[in-house]
Amino acid sequence: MFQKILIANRGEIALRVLRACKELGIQTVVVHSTADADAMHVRLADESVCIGPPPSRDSYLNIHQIVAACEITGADAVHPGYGFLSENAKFSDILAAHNITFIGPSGDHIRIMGDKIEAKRTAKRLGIPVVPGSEGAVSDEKEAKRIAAEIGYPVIIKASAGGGGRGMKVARNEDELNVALATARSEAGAAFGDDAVYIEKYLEKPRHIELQVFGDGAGHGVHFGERDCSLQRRHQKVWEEALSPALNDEERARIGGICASAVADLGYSGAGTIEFLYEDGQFYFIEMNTRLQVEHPVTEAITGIDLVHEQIRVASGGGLSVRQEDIKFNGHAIECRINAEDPRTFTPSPGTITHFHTPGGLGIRVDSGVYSGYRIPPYYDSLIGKLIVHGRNRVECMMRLRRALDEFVVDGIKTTLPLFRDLVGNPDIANGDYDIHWLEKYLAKTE
Ligand code: MV4
Repeated sequence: MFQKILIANRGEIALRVLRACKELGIQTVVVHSTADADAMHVRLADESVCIGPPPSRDSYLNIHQIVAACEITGADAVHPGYGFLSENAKFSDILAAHNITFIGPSGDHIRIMGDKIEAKRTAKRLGIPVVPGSEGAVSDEKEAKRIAAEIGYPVIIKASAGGGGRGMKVARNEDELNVALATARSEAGAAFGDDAVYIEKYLEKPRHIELQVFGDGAGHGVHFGERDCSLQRRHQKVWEEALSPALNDEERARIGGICASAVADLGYSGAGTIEFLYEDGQFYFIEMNTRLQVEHPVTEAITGIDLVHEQIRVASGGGLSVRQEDIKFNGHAIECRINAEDPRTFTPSPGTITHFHTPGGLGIRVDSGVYSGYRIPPYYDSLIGKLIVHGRNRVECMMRLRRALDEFVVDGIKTTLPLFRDLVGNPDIANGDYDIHWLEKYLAKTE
């Protein structure tokens, strides 16, 4: 097991990882920018190293400073959290060259999944169902037209270096195809320095369903069920639940089995998320994320398994603590992302939190590093906490969520809490009847 883990992140996830390390009796080092000197995880860590000024590129993304902090403190492993360097293959390689363990998959697996064409090719080879479309990159208009005619309109053009919704263009007929292809390609070139694009059948009303998987790096893989993350705005998840209200046990076991064998066959190590669009009873692979995700607590709630413990165990060579047959799904969990934003326009609202009071009681978890008097710096994302509610079934979970939202107090800044108080009383949400476009339509209607 590791002696000392360096946490290369900030905010609620740095605190989340710190808690796991403490439970496992592992010493902790946190790195932070000058803007985060008074953060909760910095106070709670055994050691802290200030690695630079507020901008991320000078601190949380500064690989050399982070490696130096490992050398100075004698950390033998790094947990990257999510975002920042968590899916940076070069960072993983550099740590390996310094004999420091990256708590995550190999650089090669990160690289494959970061290239969306390569990821899709790999998924298909491993028996994962993918969206019909081009085999690899499309070279020109002629090829795009031929493929679009084959799969039928509408189609979507995606950037191979994109992901998370960046650089996508929909074409509803042949007339729209040339423009979609040209804009997607030039935007991809400008944004990512790689203008490779691929084409897919455009699904009109899918749900976003993602499978939590784990590999031990030695040919074993398990799945921890799915999360439904269909409620998004501008590709930012807002509300996530486990399990999905849309799946039955048979569908879950089938797609879960496929994903678990895929990570096993890949020799994958650590936590991963396999993202699907789900429409009319069919799953279509879109991307795989090679990190712990923001919404991992809903999976922890229904399985009772600490996913950060598992990441640390696997990275240290101790293997997974569970076999597939040990993983049982108990009840239902929902996560609300509490952002320091206007609840309608989502404009960031940094500032000082004058009063912070979190709900409690059975089935309630709040992951947050903020406190009364905390000043939210304007340099980073606006997530200030997550409310995770668990119940024996979805109805109980929703009742408990409504009560928890009533108790939650965040004064001094705007937050997304009022939006969740609206959503929890909405009939479509109560029925689990929503797709990836539901939230944007709802926000447009209730403007
Ligand atoms: C799609 C799609 C429809 N058809 N692919 C957006 C983020 C990226 N991960 C994939 N995305 C989409 N890919 C096909 N073939 C619609 C989306 C999409 C979306 C997906 C998940 C959650 C929210 C979304 C919002 C708009 C579009």
